[in-house]
Amino acid sequence: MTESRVWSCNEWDPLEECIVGVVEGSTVPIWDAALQATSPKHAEWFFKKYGGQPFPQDMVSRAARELDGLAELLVRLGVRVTRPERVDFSKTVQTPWWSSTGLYAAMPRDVILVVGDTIIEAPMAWRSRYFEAYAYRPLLQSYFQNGAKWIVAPKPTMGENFYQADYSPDRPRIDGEKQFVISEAEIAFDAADFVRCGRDIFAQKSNVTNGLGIEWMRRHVGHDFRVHEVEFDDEHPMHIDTTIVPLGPGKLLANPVWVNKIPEQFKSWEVRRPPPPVSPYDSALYFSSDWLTINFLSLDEKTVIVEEREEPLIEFLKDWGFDTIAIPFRNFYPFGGSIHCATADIRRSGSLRSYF
Ligand code: DAV
Repeated sequence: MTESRVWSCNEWDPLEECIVGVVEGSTVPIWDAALQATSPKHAEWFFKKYGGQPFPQDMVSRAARELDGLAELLVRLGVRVTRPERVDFSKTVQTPWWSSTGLYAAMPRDVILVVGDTIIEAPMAWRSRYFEAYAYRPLLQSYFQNGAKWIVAPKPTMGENFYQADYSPDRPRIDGEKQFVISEAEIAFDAADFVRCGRDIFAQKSNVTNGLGIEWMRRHVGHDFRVHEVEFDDEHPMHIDTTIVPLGPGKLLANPVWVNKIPEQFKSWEVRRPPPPVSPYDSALYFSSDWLTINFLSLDEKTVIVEEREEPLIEFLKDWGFDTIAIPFRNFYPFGGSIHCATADIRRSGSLRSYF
């Protein structure tokens, strides 16, 4: 065994190694209640037309070029890049409770969370994502063989009881309380509902992450970490990385629409609100809001990689003292994420610290 390369405690220490997703093999998920809970209303036609089939080839080719461009850029910048397997996700899988086609290995951030020296493989909450982590298994296997710690959270069966039969996206709150399409019957979370700030990890309940999932994380990361559950005003939440984006010690970017109350832990941090996303988009957003604009990647606490047409955001970040590297990434947006989603930290330098 050699020394483990896995080490990352926050979103901004100097990036040394990361996974960059792949889009080849991506399959449009079959329309169901879980998908309806978070997809924009205007996107329903897309899932109804293509559900269960590969994404249209021209979408895949355009996005693949941008992803490969990101991977090449990172390598030029001295970051070690690994990629998952290209899996054919159009194959149908069958469990004792249901059958489904798959999705993709485009968003490692959703599946893989590195906390300190440990890789945590998320259980996921969509049937189409049940076997997604397997695209990363050869990588995780080799990180393990090189000394990494690796744990897999218990997967929900995703049977009928797991979803709330009476959930409606038109009624996201009842008596002021947020409603979600998944129940608390079994543990579930996506890795992207967690954001790391050293010893403090922030998590939100969402349509893919439940209270049991957050509690599982709390117990497994142990006493070196504090897992804080936070709630925002996104009525259809899925993934926290277009809501709060910590940029460095004491610097938080907060979504101007969904973050009306800053979590108390950040009271001593400088909080700024980004300008609205550039619109209209020339690529359709099937899985997400247009706040993908702030789903960017920090190379270190001074430098961020952003989408090139987000000019107001670039100006805003420069104003705040950041160096920006702008790359084309719009053609990846229709798959539901931007540069942060398309990557997962494996190694950042720096030590485990408390910033609060
Ligand atoms: O803004 O719709 C997308 C997050 C992707 N991981 C949104 C959430």
